[in-house]
Amino acid sequence: MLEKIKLFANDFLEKTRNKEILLVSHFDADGITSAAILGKALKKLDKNFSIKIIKSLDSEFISQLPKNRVIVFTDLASSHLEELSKLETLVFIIDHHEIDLRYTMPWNLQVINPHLYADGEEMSGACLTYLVCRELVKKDSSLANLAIIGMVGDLMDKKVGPLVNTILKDADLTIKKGILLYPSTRPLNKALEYCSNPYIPGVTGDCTGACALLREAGIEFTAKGYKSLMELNEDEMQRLVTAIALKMPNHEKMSEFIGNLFLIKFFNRLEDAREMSALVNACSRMGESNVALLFCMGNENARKQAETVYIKYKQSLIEALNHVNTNPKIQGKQYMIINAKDKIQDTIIGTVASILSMSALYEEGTIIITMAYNQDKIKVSSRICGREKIDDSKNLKEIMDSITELIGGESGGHKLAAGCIIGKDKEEAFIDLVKKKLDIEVIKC
Ligand SMILES: [Mn+2]
Repeated sequence: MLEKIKLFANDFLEKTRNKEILLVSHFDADGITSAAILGKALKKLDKNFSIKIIKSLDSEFISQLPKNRVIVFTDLASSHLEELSKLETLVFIIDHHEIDLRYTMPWNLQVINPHLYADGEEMSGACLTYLVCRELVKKDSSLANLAIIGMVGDLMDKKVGPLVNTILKDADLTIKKGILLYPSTRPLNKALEYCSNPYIPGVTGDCTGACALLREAGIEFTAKGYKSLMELNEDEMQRLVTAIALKMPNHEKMSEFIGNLFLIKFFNRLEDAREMSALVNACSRMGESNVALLFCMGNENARKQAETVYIKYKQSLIEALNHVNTNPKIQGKQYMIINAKDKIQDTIIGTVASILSMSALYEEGTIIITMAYNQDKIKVSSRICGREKIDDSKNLKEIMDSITELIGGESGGHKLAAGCIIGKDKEEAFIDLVKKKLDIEVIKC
């Protein structure tokens, strides 16, 4: 695969000589760090370029792409080869998403995607982009650090292969094994209070609960305050893990929350890569993906803006989780409906559903359905709990589709995460239909 990457990079250099470049990337942390890595490399190469961050690629966007520029996609486009082949411009794609292996590449497409090679190593878009950029410019720890933010953003840090390992070596990085709470660089009482993944009942969003947990774990409060996660010794780390496990209704899931903590240099400070990735994602979700991009590229003003957006976002997320925790829910045998009405913003209700589905609060396979008002509409998000053992008989997309067929509205998503937007007057009808559908599904299996 490294050979292919080298060829791709050489080809790119040759074919972009004296040409303007448009870089298009995905709006999550992996996509934005990919764009920042390539953007910084293009700057070094003194190339003329601009960057667009998009939520998803569609035919309309493709039809409006400029004809006089070389287009580069990072962290997306593998599923749009057919449409892109019809363009009259050169297109470079650096992506790790599924790709049609039978497709013969036309003249205008150059693709680098690990799925294409027998020795292809699974990795995030940002790591792949870094490997390309390492051929374009000299190896650079600031670019490698960004690749690590993308890697943890896409939850790829548990499958580190030999090529990704070389990226870890290029980075300015400290690794420590422990519980995956972030930021691991700040005092533990704060990290615990603001920690939403894992969601710890009675601790997340509760400062007295967070301090009580630290007392139970025997972690001392000193004149300098509480230690950070990074500063704990092995013994303290073990006691903290045990104390947290005792708070989790579903103990077996604890192992999912143990792994490597990644500390990187960012703006000349030591930062937790998970925190940086959460910050980038938060900005994007709040409609500020350009701020997130500039932040990743090292812009000082963007950093202040991004931090403000992130603090607000964290605050509303914690409030939302507390709301869910303290208010009645509709509980079925294998599902849970959380109707937040106007108490949780529609922009974060999907994140709330994701956090709950990844938490150890509910049994694997439980379907979480959240609802929040948005003016005269209701935004619905659904997720299935658990990441590892996935029950094949449940398909959230199908459930959402079948409901909107009956009561109107728009639905989208896939098997494990889907949603819909329905009229506010359909609130009761929707809940009734979910109950009917899911109670029947349970009986079916
Ligand atoms: Mn990605």
